Amino acid sequence: MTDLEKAAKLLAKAGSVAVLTGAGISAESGIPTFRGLGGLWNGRDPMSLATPQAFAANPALVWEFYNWRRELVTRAEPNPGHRALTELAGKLTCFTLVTQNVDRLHQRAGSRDVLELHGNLFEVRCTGCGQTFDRDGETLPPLPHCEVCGQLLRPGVVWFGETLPPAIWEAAEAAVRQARLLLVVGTSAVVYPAAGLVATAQSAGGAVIEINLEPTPISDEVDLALHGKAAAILPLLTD
Ligand code: BJW
Ligand code: ZN
Repeated sequence: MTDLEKAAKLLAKAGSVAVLTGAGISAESGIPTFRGLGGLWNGRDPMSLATPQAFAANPALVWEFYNWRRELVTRAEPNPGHRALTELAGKLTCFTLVTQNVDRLHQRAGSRDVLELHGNLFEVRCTGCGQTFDRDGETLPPLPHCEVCGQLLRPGVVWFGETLPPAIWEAAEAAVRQARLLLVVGTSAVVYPAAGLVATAQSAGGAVIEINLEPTPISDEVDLALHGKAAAILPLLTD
């Protein structure tokens, strides 16, 4: 039996499935990943921009980065990997999709109740009054300000050193704990606490299948590691 056949068998008998996705699932939609080649923006490491310190030091630069990404993602389309997960959800009574991605391509592929661990590119939050606003479909100025209190707005994403939205994190942990199978797709599995969901699944007795172009720190720990493009492997697995 090939690894793909083994994975399909695990999936078929699992019953309850959780999925954790990362930037790699959107690569085939033309969205650059964070780490590795092609992960640079204007010669800068995106990681150096995804921090509260970078925003405090140069909000215009950080907004330029996020406004560019908002446009890129708006023009992009979901790919067969996103769509395969939507179809898988329809076949199972117990299914939870947890994503680290901020691009909302899962939702545009039809997935519902997606747990967004790191927020998304379309909501903004006021640094003064704390209110959140949905600014999907709008072109934001280089330094957007709050219509309520006039203070600077920030992207509604989770930066390094910030806590994940508590209710979403708790729901993700609970779903992973009760899943018989966790599929980990297109993530370098180095950013915590998201990467810790793999250990959470395993300590609750769940199986883990990884889908990634290359080996990651979790590859040796998982039940099966499938190497290739998520947009090619997921449709084969969920057919
Ligand atoms: C393909 C493919 C194809 C390509 N098909 N595959 C425990 C240990 C160590 C450190 C920590 C820890 N706990 C907390 C920390 C600190 C920190 C952390 O994890 N640091 C490590 C990096 C060392 N974590 C945090 O700060 C988190 N907060 C927190 O813990 O709060 C509690 C706390 C508060 C205060 C003090 C201390 C603790 C917050 C993390 C927030 C992460 N935010 C970002 C930016 C979001 C906004 C934005 O998008 O701009 O989230 S960083 C970035 O990384 C983004 C991603 O969601 C995240 C994960 O990246 P991902 O998705 O894995 O992408 P890549 O690029 O890394 O990998 C792509 C993968 O795809 C690769 O493997 C490719 O091979 C593969 N691939 N093409 C399949 N076609
Ligand atoms: Zn405000």
